[in-house]
Amino acid sequence: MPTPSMEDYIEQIYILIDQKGYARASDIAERLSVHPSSVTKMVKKLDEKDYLHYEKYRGIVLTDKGTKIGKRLVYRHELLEQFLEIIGTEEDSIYEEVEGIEHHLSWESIFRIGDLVEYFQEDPERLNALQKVQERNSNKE
Ligand SMILES: [Mn+2]
Repeated sequence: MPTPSMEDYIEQIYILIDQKGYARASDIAERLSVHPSSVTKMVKKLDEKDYLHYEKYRGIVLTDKGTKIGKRLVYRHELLEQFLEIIGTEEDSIYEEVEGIEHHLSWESIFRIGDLVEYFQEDPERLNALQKVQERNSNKE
C-alpha cells in the first residue's frame, strides 16, 4: 500500500500523463507545491516499489501497477468532490478538503460513499429533499 505522500505523487503523475502525455519533475513539483529535489527522491522510491520507471527519453512512465492505482486515486478524488458538493460544502474549499481527507478513508468507505453519491444522482428529488433540510438547518446556525 502506498503512503499518503506516495498517493499524492502517483495521483498527480497519472493526471499529468493523462493530460499532457508526460510528467516532468518540475510540473509534479508545481502541482504538489514541493521542491524539485523532493520529487527526485520520491520518484526514486516509487521506482523501487515498481509504481513507475524512469526512462531516458520518455521520462517518468507509470507501470501497470502504478497506472491502476493512479486511476483509482483519481476516481476517489473525484468521488469525494461530488460527495462534498452534495452535502453542501462551499465550492471554494472542496479541493483542499478532499486533499485533506482522501488518504484517510478505507476503500470500503469510499465505495459506500460511492453508493450514496449514486443514490442522490439517480433521483433529483432526493437532492431537493436534502437541500430542504440544509436550508432549514442553515437558518438555525
Ligand atoms: Mn487528490
